[in-house]
Amino acid sequence: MTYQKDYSRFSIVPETQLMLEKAARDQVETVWDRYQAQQPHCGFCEMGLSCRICMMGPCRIDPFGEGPQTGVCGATADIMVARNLGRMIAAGAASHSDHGRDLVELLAKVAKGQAPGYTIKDPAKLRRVAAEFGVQADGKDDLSIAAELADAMFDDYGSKKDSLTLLSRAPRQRRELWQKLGITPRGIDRETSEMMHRTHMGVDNDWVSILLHGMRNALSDGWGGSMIATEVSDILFGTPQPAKSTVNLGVLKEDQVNIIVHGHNPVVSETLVAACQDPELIRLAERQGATGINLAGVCCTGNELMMRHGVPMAGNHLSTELVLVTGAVEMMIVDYQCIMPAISDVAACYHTKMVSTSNKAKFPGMEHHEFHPENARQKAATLVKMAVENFTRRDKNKVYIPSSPQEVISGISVEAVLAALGGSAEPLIAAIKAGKIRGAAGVVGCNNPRIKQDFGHITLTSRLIANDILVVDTGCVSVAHARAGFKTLEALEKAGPGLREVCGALGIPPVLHVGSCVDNVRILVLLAALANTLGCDISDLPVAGSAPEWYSEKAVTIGCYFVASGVFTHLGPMPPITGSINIVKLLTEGLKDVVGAAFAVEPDPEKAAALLIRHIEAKRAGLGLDSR
Ligand code: BF8
Repeated sequence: MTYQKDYSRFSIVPETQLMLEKAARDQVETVWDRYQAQQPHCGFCEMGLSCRICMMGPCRIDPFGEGPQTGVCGATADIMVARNLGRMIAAGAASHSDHGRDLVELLAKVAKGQAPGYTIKDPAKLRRVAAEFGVQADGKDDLSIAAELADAMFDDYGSKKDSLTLLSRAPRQRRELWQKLGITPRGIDRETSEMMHRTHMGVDNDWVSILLHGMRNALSDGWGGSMIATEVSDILFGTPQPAKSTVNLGVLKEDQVNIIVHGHNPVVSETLVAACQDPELIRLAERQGATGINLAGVCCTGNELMMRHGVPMAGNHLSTELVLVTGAVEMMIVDYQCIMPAISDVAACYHTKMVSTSNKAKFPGMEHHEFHPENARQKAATLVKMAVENFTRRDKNKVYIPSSPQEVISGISVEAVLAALGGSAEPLIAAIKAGKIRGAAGVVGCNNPRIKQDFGHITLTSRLIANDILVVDTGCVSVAHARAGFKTLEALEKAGPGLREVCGALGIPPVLHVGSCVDNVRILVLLAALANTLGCDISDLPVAGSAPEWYSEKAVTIGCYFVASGVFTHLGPMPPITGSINIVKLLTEGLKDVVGAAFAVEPDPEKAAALLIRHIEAKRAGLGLDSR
């Protein structure tokens, strides 16, 4: 730790700054220390000009023209950047879609009665989605429909089909465009597998062709794997409805057993909600000297629980280590994705037990307790008991909870939005036409130590809502917005007059929490519904997307499926593409003529806000609406 410890350089969040001081006192290394140790990052890698795909290399291309201009195989900068980007898209699509598959497998086991502890919580949605998949529901019970729906969904993962089922939700114009471009996704796994094939040495060496397949691969996630993940989660665990909850490190309780869930898949965390409410385990906690059992989340599994159960969230991606630094966590239970392997080392400085649960995500320093649909209920009870028994090992001298809980309104599914609007999107459209709401923006994604934690999100969103743009959020941004108080009715004071009037009348905040990262598809579904109602394409709508602090491959895939669906999308950090001016031009300009939308990269959130506002006003003009 050689840098000057001015913690306001790392985060705008006061509790993060306080916890970084404590981490230093406790001699705990954090993500910011490790980030600093990596400086300077490799310039070749940052530009996408390094290649490790085969063992004739590894190769690097010299961007300044003195050194090699191709890899050993002859790959140019364009090919190298395209292959690298293609593989990022494939990894992101695989992550979301494999998560979705786990849910379909659970649905199939629930149908067979092999998953005690799980039921179908939203039978009406089961029937609606089943109808979309061509499953006849008449005269059948829920479990029979669930079995057939799971089978039909498995078919979407395979290679038998020409087009994914849920593409039918997209506007007709968009589907026709995808067809014309040859990027209609056919099978969820197929597109990812084909991307890995195309980017093997000596296969697809046309960078445009690789990137077009990248769009198809991303669409297979957005309108496929992620959409299935969200829909099946709603069917099994309930479709979210607006509810109050709380966020930040203050949700941890000094006098209770604190259990944190981290990761993405609600298959594990849902069973823990019930186990933490077991009266016998609560009595056991009391016998250990605690007043109760407190479950809280971080990252997207936290978003899933907050959306459906109002379970509080302790932090977002860059806070995951700091949650442990409070010294107040008896157990952290992880499933998969975005879990830094370093967190076990952090936990080792305290009494916290770390538990991994997925056969595909094991971590050094964690006890592995594998969850399956068959054993999940019993495993959850075992883990909660272990956490309770760990309470007496807590060292009170090491405990520091630096803040009080911040209130938040969560649980805004598309169904909840439509219900709040009286059953249809018409009132929202009327407010947009009248110019009271200028448009809408999805501000989504991660934290990244390259950017001061939450600075990008909060600056951008402040400007958007002040300019009467409704903001919806998912993923780690949702915690940033909530911590800043944007998801309360009081936040309407920060909104422009039109947005304040409309949201005030509906009793909703100006920033709406629509879920986890797979739940970005809720935004796609809402946009498709708006476009279908207006009879236009998604690319005609006054909307935009932004990931001001993105870090993960999943975020690349999300960005690509939004752009391929017609949504102008801003990125804070530059992706590793600057080694190819052709690819930079295609992604930021050329795509507009292909899919009607493109990316913009702008690290300064003030400038990014101006870009989004300008775009939304231009789209208003395109629809014949007043524009500023
Ligand atoms: O899927 S926002 S840091 S936790 S990748 Fe990860 Fe990014 Fe958070 Fe959720 Ni999404």
